[in-house]
Amino acid sequence: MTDLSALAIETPSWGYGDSGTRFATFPQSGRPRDVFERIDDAAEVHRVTGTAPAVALHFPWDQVDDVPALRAHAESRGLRIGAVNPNLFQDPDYKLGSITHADAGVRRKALAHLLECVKIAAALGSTAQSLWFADGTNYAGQDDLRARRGRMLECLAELYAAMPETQELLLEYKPFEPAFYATDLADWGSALLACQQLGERARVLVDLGHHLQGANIEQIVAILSAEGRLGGFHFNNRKYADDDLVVGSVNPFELFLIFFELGDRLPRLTIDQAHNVEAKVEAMVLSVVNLQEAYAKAQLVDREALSEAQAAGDVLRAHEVLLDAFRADVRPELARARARLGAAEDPVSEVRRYAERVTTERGVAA
Ligand code: RM4
Ligand code: MN
Ligand code: MN
Repeated sequence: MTDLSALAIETPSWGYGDSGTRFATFPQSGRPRDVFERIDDAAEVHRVTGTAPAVALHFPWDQVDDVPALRAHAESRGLRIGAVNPNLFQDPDYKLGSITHADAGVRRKALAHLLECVKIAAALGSTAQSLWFADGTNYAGQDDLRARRGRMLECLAELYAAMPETQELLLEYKPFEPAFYATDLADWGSALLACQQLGERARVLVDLGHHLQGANIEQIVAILSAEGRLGGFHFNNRKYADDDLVVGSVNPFELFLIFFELGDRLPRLTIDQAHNVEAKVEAMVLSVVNLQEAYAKAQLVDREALSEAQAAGDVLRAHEVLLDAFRADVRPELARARARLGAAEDPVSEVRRYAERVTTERGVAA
């Protein structure tokens, strides 16, 4: 019997608001007007899927005067606050870097925001700082790569020292964009080295869109997990770059293999999507459902048969054991598992009704 009770997905507040491409913003009818309504949308995703009980926040995008009221609102909707994501990539001061900037004043400003987010997280009951830095250079020679790394590690060490034990530090890497020559935290190795220097509560966060083409993400997951340094995921899918498409929409086999590597050791599971043309809340529901499918299929793998085939050197039998699980149609089982959680058998149809309702309440896009 498929049991979804161990699956707890955090959906991102920033995946509900207005967004678009690099070229245009496309407002959607019924879009949330503030962070409270973004939380309402996240609560709906949890209501229909049964496995999205937390919402990750981004600051200052989700900044409010009354932080306890924000927490109370989330809790009244049956949600907890997931990871807090500081934002060090929009202020013009960070054009040449934030925690790596050559100017100590800019670095102090960046650190002050990070420290502020530690306080906000404590007030919200959040247990993680999820960090991604846009820092990097665009041209060879633009800055001293070792000096930048030294400044970054120094800043992160100050942050880590200020964090209460209830919070973990998640470090997210990305090889390119917005920097196109050398990103300061470009890959899992750089992130892992930084985490090892910082301390036990520093772990690597894997965003599925943050690798060069052809990278074997499930192997990265296996290594980080074995080292006890896999902090969690930003789930999305990509075909070309950091596309932030619906989870499992491009490469469902990769998603299945990631869950197979995780087994029962699930780290923080967050969705990080930016919807350009698709309906936002429905896209989030589809992502959660696709995660449920990948998780359920991974549970079906006959690990004993797999070990036997591996020990016997039977290459294709081993591969077929994985395929057997991947090819299973788990949809009817998942519908029943969701019903047992009090969620919807058919979450996508259900959320379409919600989208119609909030369009009436919040208004049609111009
Ligand atoms: C980045 C990265 C971060 C996210 C921002 C908005 O590419 O994925 O996790 O916070 O985008
Ligand atoms: Mn991300
Ligand atoms: Mn990204």
